[in-house]
Amino acid sequence: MLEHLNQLESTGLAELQSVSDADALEQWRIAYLGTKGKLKAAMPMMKDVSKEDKPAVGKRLNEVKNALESTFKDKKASLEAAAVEGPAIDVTEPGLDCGGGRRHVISRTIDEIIEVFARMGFTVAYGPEVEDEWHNFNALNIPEDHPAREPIDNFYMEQRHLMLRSQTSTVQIRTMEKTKPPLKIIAIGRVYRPDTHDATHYSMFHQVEGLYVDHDVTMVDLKTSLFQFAQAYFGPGAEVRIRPSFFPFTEPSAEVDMKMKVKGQWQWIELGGCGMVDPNVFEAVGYDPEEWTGFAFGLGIERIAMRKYGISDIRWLFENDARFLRQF
Ligand code: FA5
Repeated sequence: MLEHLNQLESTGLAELQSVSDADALEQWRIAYLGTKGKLKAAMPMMKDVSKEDKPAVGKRLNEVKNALESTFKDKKASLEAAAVEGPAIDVTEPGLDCGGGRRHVISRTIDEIIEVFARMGFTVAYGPEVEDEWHNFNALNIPEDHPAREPIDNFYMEQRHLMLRSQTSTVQIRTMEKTKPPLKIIAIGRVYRPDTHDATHYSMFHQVEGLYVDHDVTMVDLKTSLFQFAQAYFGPGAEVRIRPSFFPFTEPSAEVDMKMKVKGQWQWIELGGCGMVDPNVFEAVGYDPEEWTGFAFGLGIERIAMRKYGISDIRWLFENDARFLRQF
């Protein structure tokens, strides 16, 4: 019997040692400590032990039982602890720096432009980027056969009367259609033209449109507003000029240029167009041209940002190179 108990203890402990997961541990428990296990099976053998050997064998039986049970408990605890810990993670290790996000330089320029014009009394209006020909052309006094309507110069949708707007002047029309004069708005947004990309041209860009309609608005008000904007935004040294031009929706019309450094050289670069609202435009939206006068302008926001932040090529703005964008 003693021999059997010694055997039971040594094989039980050896098998327990090689147990490495909870399932195997449970199998071991059933085999050794369970109600039909090897330990229980050894107990009835006591009755065959002689009277004088009984105390020693009983003691040994208890020792084996205790040894198996306590080693089982330790093994269970160590397996549970390992399951909770999982793979080793050093929580004190510094994290990876993914860099902070920031607003794109064009979004920032838009906010700044809005702020300057807001101080001059302009409120902000918006319009859709997918437009119809009425708002992009007809109402702006651009006749059916005008070259500005050529498919090669515009992004038309499959239905010919819809297009990606080519100018924010569309928002002049949309605003006047639903608002009674007087009004003083700027409209800001994306416009699209199939232009070839170079240092100052892109096929998607942004414009800020201005429209002021009231009694007795003159060219002097227009020029003052544009010059005040330039001084306020670029600083007192900003060099801006206006020269005569033509737009179907303004009469007289002018172009606004600004001195900018492009490819290392200071040059006059066209910032936008402007003029006094043409009476035909007022008629198209139901304003009485005998009573109302107004000025309008449309400036390229990329070119404003380039002048403000010393960016010499428009393409940088859309290449999403973090090393460039991080500078602003
Ligand atoms: C217009 O778009 C007129 N709607 C402006 C206007 C509004 C005139 C109200 C009168 C009254 P223009 O096509 O010249 O005009 O464009 C205006 C400005 O948009 C340009 O001076 C330039 O700054 C910018 N621009 C034009 N094409 C591009 C382009 N491909 N990439 C970047 N900026 C451009």
